[in-house]
Amino acid sequence: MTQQKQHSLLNRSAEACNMLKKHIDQNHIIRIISHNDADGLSAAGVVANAIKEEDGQFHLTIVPRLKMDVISDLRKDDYEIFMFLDMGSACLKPLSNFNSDIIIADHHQPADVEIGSNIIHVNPHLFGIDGSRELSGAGAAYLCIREMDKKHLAHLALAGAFGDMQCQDKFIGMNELILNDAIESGSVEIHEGLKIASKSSEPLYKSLAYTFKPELPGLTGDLEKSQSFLEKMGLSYGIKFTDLEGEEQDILKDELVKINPKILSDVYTIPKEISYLKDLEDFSDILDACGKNKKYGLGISLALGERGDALDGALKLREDYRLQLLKGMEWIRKEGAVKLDTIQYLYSEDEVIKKVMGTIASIGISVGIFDANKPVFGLSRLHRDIKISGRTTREMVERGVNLGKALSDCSSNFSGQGGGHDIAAGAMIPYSAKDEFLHLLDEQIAYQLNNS
Ligand SMILES: [Mn+2]
Repeated sequence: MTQQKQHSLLNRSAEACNMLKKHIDQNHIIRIISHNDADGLSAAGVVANAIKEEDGQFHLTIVPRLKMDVISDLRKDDYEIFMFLDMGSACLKPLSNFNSDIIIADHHQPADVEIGSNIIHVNPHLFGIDGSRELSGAGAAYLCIREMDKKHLAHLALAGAFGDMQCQDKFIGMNELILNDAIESGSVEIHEGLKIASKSSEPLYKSLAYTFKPELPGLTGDLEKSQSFLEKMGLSYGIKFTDLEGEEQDILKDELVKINPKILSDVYTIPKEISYLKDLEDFSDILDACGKNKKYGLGISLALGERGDALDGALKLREDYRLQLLKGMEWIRKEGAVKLDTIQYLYSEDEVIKKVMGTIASIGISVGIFDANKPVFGLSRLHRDIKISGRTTREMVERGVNLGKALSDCSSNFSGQGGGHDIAAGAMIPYSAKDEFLHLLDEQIAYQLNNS
């Protein structure tokens, strides 16, 4: 059954690949639109690299959301083919009106409408495959170029899957198929190791405080606690992990495993990469930092293989982002979340906190700062609107919670917009509707829990 589903998805992707190849061969400029997160940037990187290798041309734009005005502007443009990556499945209707060919490679829940014959729609949900765990946007994009003999680009697809947190303990489903491609082509290697951040470039106490995936409750996001934790063990906190003696590394390993056994796990490396980018999750994080700081060009340059200044710029962005995360963590440790009956929320107008809202909402659950039994919604005020990032746990999803649906339904009541995955979703609503919206959302989640 699983194989049959995968087979159907691969067939659809092969159709997309043929269409893309046809346009490349006709010297058409491939008009690519992709999402601004690590997954979307990786997706763009996968496709752009493939087109470049085939001596084709592309024109790429990265956007935070596929808004109606973006779509109608694009429709006026004179391109023979558009590719929408990590987005597009929610906008099938307006895209069906285009006079050009369209490839959509997305993994978000698709709109339930008839689609135009101009569209090839590659989305795991269409084939009964879970798009929140088994395939990312970059993965869907990868499938669309795979048949052009591009298995050496599979690592970028996995960087996208990491960005969308699809690797819990291991890659499953289509992601596993892509991992096998990556291993087969030598673009990725796996070995067991300690999954702490920037092991070979940061002092140890920072490595621990910067480790967000997997989380280290008590240490993640807390420089002081990380420092005293190391001091108690008699380890010097100021040197890099890779500079510790083997015996010291083992002591640390044992202590960290007690905090979170997942810290000792598969480490994915890109053997041909330079040291800063060798760790696939680091690579994904650096793309993420480019996206969050709206330096999309920098992210794409990295994905296209540019180093030097582009790398320096990107590393600086990640460093800044880490400091923002630390500030956010300090804030949630002090303030906690406001609890309603079935949900809890965070609200901020602080510029730094707003930037890290989604991340601290999910980390706050996993390190135990928030009650894991109540979905967390981070609310960031943007002038007249509020941006909402919802996060919950796999357990709550199994009990019936679907944040994408809840945020889509509730926001439409206040002429807002929302959607996403069951476990993580977002919305935008008018500021004036804040309290009513939260009340409705609280009821909606209670309803989901009581009716599943
Ligand atoms: Mn995605």
